[in-house]
Amino acid sequence: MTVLAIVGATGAVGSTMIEIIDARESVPWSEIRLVASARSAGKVLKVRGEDVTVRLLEPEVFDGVDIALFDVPDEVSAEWAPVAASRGAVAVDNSGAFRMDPEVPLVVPEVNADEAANRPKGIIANPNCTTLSMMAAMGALHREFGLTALVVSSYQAASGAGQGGIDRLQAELSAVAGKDLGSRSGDVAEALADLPDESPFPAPLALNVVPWAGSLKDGGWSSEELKVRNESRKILGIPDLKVSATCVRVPVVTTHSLAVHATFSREVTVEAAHKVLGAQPTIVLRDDPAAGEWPTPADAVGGDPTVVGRIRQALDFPDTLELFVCGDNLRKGAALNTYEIAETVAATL
Ligand code: 2RA
Repeated sequence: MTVLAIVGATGAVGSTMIEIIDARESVPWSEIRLVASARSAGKVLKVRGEDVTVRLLEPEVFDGVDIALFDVPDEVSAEWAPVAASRGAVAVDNSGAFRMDPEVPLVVPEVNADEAANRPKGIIANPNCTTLSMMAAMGALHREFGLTALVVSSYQAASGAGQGGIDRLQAELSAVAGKDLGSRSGDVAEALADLPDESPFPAPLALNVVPWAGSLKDGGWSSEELKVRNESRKILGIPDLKVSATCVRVPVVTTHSLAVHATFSREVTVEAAHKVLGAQPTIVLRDDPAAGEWPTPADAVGGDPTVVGRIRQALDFPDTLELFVCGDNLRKGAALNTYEIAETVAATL
């Protein structure tokens, strides 16, 4: 009898979580409890064909729960994940509240599943979706060739900013559709003048790219760029890994892409990288430029695997590969990895 709770069940990631659970052939749960704030409590959602009434987030809702998944903002997780843990549940948290806490493991099951057992606070953290999108590939290559440095540029989808990000991109796309825009400075912004001033993005996203995600940190870095650095080091277990990231928002609804420049301690050929990546069950290789085969977010979206391609040996950098990676930020980047952590823990209970 293993009871699962999903906190934030009605949000963008929570809804994807329910889709993932519905698609599983079997699940180890005797009960799936849906939990949300007062705004959504009382709603009825279908889970594996059964109506489930969403319960209010309150301490008693965790009684009898074995594993509680949190898909809520940082401040909600910071308050409530410890409550769930204090009531006996293992909290698996998809927010940024605990990721860099030394007493909280940061887990990607393909890379460091063993870490899930070492959880002194009863909390396990799920990485940020941008970091996660490359971790299956980087973990596999690191095991074989010893990763020493990563230089990363991200191409992040609007849904990384939640349902509000999707809604905003769609409204902007409607506002610019069919218009002759993009050849005069400011013309896209003018076309959006009738939309609400408030946007999750600091500049127009339709017909544009925005070199910003997250909040401003020291030295001009964005919080998102620092997450890529700090979380990659923690997940891969390489405290001194050299990492430099530039995070960019692009007008894609869902699926983050990353251009990765990865340096290893041993020589690595494209053929060797193909062999290693091709053997990973959660990676799909699409790497045949002559046939027009490469990863794109439009192909990767809605799927579980990380799609990897454009693998090249860097011409002027020995022991370095260039590659392009696409991962659905709501699935492997959030709900799927969180759920896979829950499955990993459930197997040990
Ligand atoms: C973003 N990675 O894409 C963030 C969300 N966690 O905005």
